[in-house]
Amino acid sequence: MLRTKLQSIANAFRDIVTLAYRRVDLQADIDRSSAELERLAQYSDVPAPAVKRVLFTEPDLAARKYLIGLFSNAGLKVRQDAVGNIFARWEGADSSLPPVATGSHTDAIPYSGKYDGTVGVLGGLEAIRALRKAGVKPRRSIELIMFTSEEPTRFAYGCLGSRLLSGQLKPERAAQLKDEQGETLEAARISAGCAGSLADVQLKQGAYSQFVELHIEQGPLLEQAGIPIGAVTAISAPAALRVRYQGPGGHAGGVYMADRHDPLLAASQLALEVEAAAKELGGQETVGTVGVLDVHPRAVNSIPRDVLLEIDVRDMDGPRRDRVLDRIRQSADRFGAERRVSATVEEINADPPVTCDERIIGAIEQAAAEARHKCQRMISRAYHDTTFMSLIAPVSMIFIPCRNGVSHHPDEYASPEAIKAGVEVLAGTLAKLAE
Ligand code: HGY
Ligand code: MN
Ligand code: MN
Repeated sequence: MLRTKLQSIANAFRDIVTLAYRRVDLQADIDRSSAELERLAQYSDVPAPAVKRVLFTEPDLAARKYLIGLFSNAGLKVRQDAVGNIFARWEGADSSLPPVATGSHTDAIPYSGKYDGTVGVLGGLEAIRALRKAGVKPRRSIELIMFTSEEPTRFAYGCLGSRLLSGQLKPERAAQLKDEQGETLEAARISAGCAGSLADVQLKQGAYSQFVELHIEQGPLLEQAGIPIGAVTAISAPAALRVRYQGPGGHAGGVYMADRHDPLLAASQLALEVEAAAKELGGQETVGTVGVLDVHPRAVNSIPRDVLLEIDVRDMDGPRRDRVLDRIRQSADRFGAERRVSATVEEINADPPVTCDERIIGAIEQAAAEARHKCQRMISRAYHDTTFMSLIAPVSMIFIPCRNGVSHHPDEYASPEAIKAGVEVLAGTLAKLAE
């Protein structure tokens, strides 16, 4: 413990000394980045100001083409892997060293906003452009990554690209994931033009020296505190369940109440149970949500036959989250038995929480101080690609405020000033880590 502490003091001292001679004036061209964010938001299949950009759909493919153009015009070496992760590298002086990486995602859930993920991709690009303009010559290469499908929208798994990259998701399992139309990820990626094999996506431990992601907070704390920069110390443990109830259905007029076995009523009880379990077993950071509820045949005069719920449960405390999951699973079976409808409970994912790296956090705090921005340490209650990059490299995140903390909503908004501050702190952080 003392050794790590001394090491981080020595690192911090070394960074201060180096930077005393190398303080570069990092100017982000926020007008250009804002224009790029606006352009990216147009690649969507719902009316503005909402955005919807789902993996390998037409808006996603158009957005990818646009981004590859921007990365190439910035003089970066661009490649794409077999699941569509896009890598844009700025070669450093010593290419034998593992690069420093940054990045995020540009897919967007239905009827969401234009800043979630995109700030980390276009902000990462702008940070690199600002460093190059300032004449910084990094020793390590700096790599910008646009991760495939951070959102679970199409294949129910969040962070598909970073899961495969880190080896957390095996290629054979990923290839067989099916969307609602029954198309597999393997078929979808091939028709999207992703060459190569999913088996080649995984990167080795140490492929990067560090990974840092710029992202909107997706919560209200920075804005309430009037602080422009958050240095993320930990990331919440995400989990998702899929529960299916099936019953005989029948005519809404012809079946007496006493004779009914209604799967929608079991599902309704379960939705309330998700809330109760999170509140009764959890703490402030324990959250449970039912975001998907599909009813078949969805006819006002027909008793539901087939009901699907997708449940999202998260917590900073992994074992506490698992206790909530267990209670939900048991209740799901009980409600099905009581109503004599069949119940199937499938765990989609249950990932551990992440502890971020002290050295990167220190670099973020120093870069913020040099850019004269206040910075506070905080946790992330949203999950991110950083969650899975933590399996192959030390990680942290830089948060910027979003208006009223709103996200996953068309009202999502981050001001140009907030984005500029985030980009300049990211640039300063990358410069330190790539020294
Ligand atoms: O759901 C999340 O935490 C992330 O925004 N996909
Ligand atoms: Mn999101
Ligand atoms: Mn995101």
